[in-house]
Amino acid sequence: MKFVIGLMLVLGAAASPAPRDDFNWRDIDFVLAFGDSYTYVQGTFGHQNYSFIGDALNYSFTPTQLLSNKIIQDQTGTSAGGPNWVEFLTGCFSGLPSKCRTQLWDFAFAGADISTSYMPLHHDYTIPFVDQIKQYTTYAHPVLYPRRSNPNPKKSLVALWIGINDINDSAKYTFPRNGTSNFAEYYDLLIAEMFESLENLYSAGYRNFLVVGLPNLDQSPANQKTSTPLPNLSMIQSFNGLLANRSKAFQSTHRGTKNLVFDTHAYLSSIFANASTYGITNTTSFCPRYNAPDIAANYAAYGCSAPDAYFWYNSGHITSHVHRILAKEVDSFLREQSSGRH
Ligand SMILES: *[C@@H]1O[C@H](CO)[C@@H](O)[C@H](O)[C@H]1NC(C)=O
Ligand SMILES: *[C@@H]1O[C@H](CO)[C@@H](O)[C@H](O)[C@H]1NC(C)=O
Ligand SMILES: *[C@@H]1O[C@H](CO)[C@@H](O)[C@H](O)[C@H]1NC(C)=O
Ligand SMILES: *[C@@H]1O[C@H](CO)[C@@H](O)[C@H](O)[C@H]1NC(C)=O
Ligand SMILES: *[C@@H]1O[C@H](CO)[C@@H](O)[C@H](O)[C@H]1NC(C)=O
Ligand SMILES: *[C@@H]1O[C@H](CO)[C@@H](O)[C@H](O)[C@H]1NC(C)=O
Ligand SMILES: *[C@@H]1O[C@H](CO)[C@@H](O)[C@H](O)[C@H]1NC(C)=O
Ligand SMILES: CC(=O)N[C@H]1CO[C@H](CO)[C@@H](O)[C@@H]1O
Repeated sequence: MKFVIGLMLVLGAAASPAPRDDFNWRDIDFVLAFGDSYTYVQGTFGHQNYSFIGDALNYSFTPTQLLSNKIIQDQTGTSAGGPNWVEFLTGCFSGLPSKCRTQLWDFAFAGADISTSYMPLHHDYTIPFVDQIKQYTTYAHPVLYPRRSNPNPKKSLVALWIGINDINDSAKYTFPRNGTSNFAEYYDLLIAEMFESLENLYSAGYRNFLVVGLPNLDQSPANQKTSTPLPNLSMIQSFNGLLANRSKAFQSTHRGTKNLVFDTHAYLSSIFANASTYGITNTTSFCPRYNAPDIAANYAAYGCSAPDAYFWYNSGHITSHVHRILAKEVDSFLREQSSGRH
């Protein structure tokens, strides 16, 4: 008996907590999303073209507003001209999130950076990532989990895709800046703040985190046309490497968490390179009239191919078709990362 206790103490003191080995994507019925335009979905109580619910000037919402807020599926309901990756991943495309088999509660705000500490807001109504999390834990979490103090960690997944605006907005910054002397140090400052804000979710009981890395912004239409793309490949790889390291560190310092990192850049650049395999015929540019209300039917009248033929929806966003391909791969990734146990 003494021996067993002694051994437990030694193990407890020496090892950082082991990652949970009972994550199972098939058990997840609640996906909570935070991020920017790549993840935003339109809601009936949202800021048009920007959010599911509220904005920085209408930061609070009532339980009734939250529970009656519906996901709207239309051309501007995402930044992609159609359903986005979290909608494909959950199968929650429109209507009340609570009616979906895998519920999607999406607090991503188009144009969001990580915070305002080091980056200016796009608009006075923009809700940065760290404030999306505060908004959720203050106004939504107590409503969605009224009877339990904690969500069931086995049944919920927090999906995080942020940094696209940060790396884009800061691409021309010069150093020193904010006590850092290069991009890598600067990115780490931003990413540290991102992970600090996850403490709110950890305290609320969430344990499964999916971090989605930056996409292939180095291959945007404008970046393909220049010998000095911004952001460039090394900047994106630096950001993604730091993201992966911070995620690993969070897992090792937070008991009971499962932290997954999806390498979006590697995957999307392979789609880009093999575009025709996926029915994509145009990777170089986007249809200038991508947002014409009748584009789906009348693309030819605008001198364009069908929307699904494009990799890029506009100057900075991927098409819904690419979101669908991405979501399928994220789904496979989550299955691979699942334990065999039920
Ligand atoms: C939302 O986007 C559509 C299409 O670009 C545009 O017509 C509409 O004016 C936008 N709404 C707001 C409030 O910005
Ligand atoms: C970071 O630097 C920018 C530009 O100098 C400045 O506006 C901002 O306030 C600084 N942020 C912090 C937290 O010091
Ligand atoms: C990317 O941009 C940074 C900052 O301008 C520069 O230092 C670096 O050399 C560039 N990398 C590549 C591969 O062009
Ligand atoms: C991430 O951590 C590994 C192992 O500690 C280290 O070799 C690597 O340089 C780190 N990457 C970044 C981008 O900091
Ligand atoms: C294209 O797809 C093939 C098969 O899926 C894969 O082996 C290859 O690495 C891809 N090419 C690039 C450049 O990603
Ligand atoms: C790609 O799309 C743009 C805009 O529709 C068009 O101008 C360009 O010719 C297309 N490129 C190819 C290779 O089809
Ligand atoms: C990044 O910046 C470029 C240049 O300003 C812009 O064209 C592009 O739309 C931006 N990307 C996103 C995702 O906003
Ligand atoms: C839906 C809603 O409450 N919208 C308000 C958001 O904030 C602005 C500025 O305070 C108001 O004008 C809107 O009515």
